[in-house]
Amino acid sequence: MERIVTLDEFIIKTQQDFPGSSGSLTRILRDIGIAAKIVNREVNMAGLVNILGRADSSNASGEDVQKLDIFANEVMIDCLKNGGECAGVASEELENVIAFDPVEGQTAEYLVLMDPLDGSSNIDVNVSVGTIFGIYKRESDTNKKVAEKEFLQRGSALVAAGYVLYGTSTILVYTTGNGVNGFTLDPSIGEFCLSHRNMKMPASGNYYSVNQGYYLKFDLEMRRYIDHCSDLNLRLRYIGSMVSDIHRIMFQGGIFLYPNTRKYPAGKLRLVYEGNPMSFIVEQAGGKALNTKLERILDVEVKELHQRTTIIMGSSDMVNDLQEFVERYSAINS
Ligand code: P6P
Repeated sequence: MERIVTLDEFIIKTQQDFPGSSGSLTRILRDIGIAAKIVNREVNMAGLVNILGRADSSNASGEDVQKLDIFANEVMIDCLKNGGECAGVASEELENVIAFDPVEGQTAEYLVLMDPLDGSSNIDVNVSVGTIFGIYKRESDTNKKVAEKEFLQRGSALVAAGYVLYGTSTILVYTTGNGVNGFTLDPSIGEFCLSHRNMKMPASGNYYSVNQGYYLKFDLEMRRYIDHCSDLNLRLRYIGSMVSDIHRIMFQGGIFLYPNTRKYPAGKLRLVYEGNPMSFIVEQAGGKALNTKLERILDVEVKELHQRTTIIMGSSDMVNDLQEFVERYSAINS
């Protein structure tokens, strides 16, 4: 039997990749791992406890909030707050950022931005959901309480990003800029164990992932690219949970699209909570992540907390194909 490497052990061991690291980032990643185990327990029991269904409220993006959203949000915040390494949190579920009071004897140098439970509309029908997180270093005086503007950093400034997928098994995937590694939760020992070392996304794949129901609402060049996927006999796979759809592409290759529509002229997904962290992970695994203006998502200026973005994300050859296709198509039609 191969030796078990737990998430904690791996994080500590790879901490040496960062000369002069103080261990703070290590402790934040461990705090997130603890929160993920607690959320996992509730997600797995959602059908048994009165935690399903809507919490008759809506989030900062005006979307119905499910009770598990609130639970996941509170657990993540509590674990990060008590850890003392995080100065504050911005959450897709909250209008404003939360600035933590300093913990005696600790200097909080990091910020966490998160979507605590992405794809939560799938909860009641037992389809996988996920947590997405991104970690930044504070740019200003760590003695001052954190302010919202500190969270408005480009995705290229991320020091770490990851997701937890609560699916047939629960897997935590993260990067600190030195490749991507996956850890599967072994419930018998309550540990995330290294299961996918140095994940590399295939340069191409047989899947495309888009909400085909909006086809007629997409711009012409996007519709023509989707037709192109169909001409190539690619298979459509779309779960309606970004973490699940991207996770498949991490292993099997493919392309994920969330273009602009009339309802979401700037795209539906949020730049800081979904676009940037998932782009960091995808790029670290060898993939590409652009918006429908063909700009690298990680380079997009962050002007406000709940800013939305369009998404073209996945296998490098397929994103390049789309890029050439759209440029060629637009040139013919300009
Ligand atoms: P639609 C889930 O609500 C989410 O934020 C992403 O996880 C997912 O990719 C997308 O929205 C699904 O949106 O409009 O296709 O239902």
